[in-house]
Amino acid sequence: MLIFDLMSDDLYSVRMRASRQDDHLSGAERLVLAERAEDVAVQLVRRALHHERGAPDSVRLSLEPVRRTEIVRARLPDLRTVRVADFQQGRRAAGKLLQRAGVAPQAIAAALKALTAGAAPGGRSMRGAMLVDAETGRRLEDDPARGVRAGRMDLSACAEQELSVKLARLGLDNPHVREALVLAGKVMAAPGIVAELCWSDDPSYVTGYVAAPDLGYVRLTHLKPAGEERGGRAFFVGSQNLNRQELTTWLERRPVLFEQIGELGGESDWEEM
Ligand code: WAQ
Ligand code: MG
Repeated sequence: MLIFDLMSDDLYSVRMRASRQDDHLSGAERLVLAERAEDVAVQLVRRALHHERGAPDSVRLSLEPVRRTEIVRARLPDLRTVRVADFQQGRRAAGKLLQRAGVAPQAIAAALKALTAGAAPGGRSMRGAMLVDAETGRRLEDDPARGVRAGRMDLSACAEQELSVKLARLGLDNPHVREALVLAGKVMAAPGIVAELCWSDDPSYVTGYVAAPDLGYVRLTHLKPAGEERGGRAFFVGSQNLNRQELTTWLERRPVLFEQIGELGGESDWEEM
């Protein structure tokens, strides 16, 4: 039975999530032309099976058709890199940037504390992001182990090509950067978002970022010590007129395709800023 009449330019949301004994190991969210869905699905399964966090005992893959007419088209945030001496300085710098973006000091402190301790129950990494009230620091997500998972976002084929070429000139053309930039781009476009803070749960990947509509995507070369497995994301939200359900649905379900890239800036030293 044909329940979804796919047009040649319709898309698939392809999602992967790998875990071991309920511990989150890796995940990915793509939005690709129907003709690429199979290849991308294979890539994601491969990633799940060969991840530095170890072998999974469960890999879930989901493919869902998305109609082209539902898609929001957008431009990626500008990117720049700030060099910091170590993760302590990186976290102080992140705090300053978040404050500049309008996040209250107590909310910054609460998010840093939760990410440092492992934001999921038992001090583990969450599968998704915390939703943090940008004024009070109160956590707003329904499930503190899952959080909110932004999904259904990607680059158009042209934008992907252009981004790869330009990131390569900066020595930054890797999946961590590309995927985090796209994720942050979707999060920045969401209604009610003030800023985002992120560092990876992959033990060897120590660079993280702060993103905000007016700041763009600001990479900080150290936000955690090497070997640290606790990572995560905080989406800071304004409490004025916040419809949490609407925001969550937007982040998880609204398809966003980046057809334009932003400016890609170079490195500067935090000390000199
Ligand atoms: N939605 C919400 N939260 C997510 C998502 C998602 N789609 N994917 C991952 N997370 C959360 C989850 O808690 C993970 O444990 C955490 O983020 C880290 O995910 O410019 O690699 O995929 O050099 O390990 C940032 C810097 C890299 C990139 C981030 O994150 C750069 C990274 P990871
Ligand atoms: Mg990871």
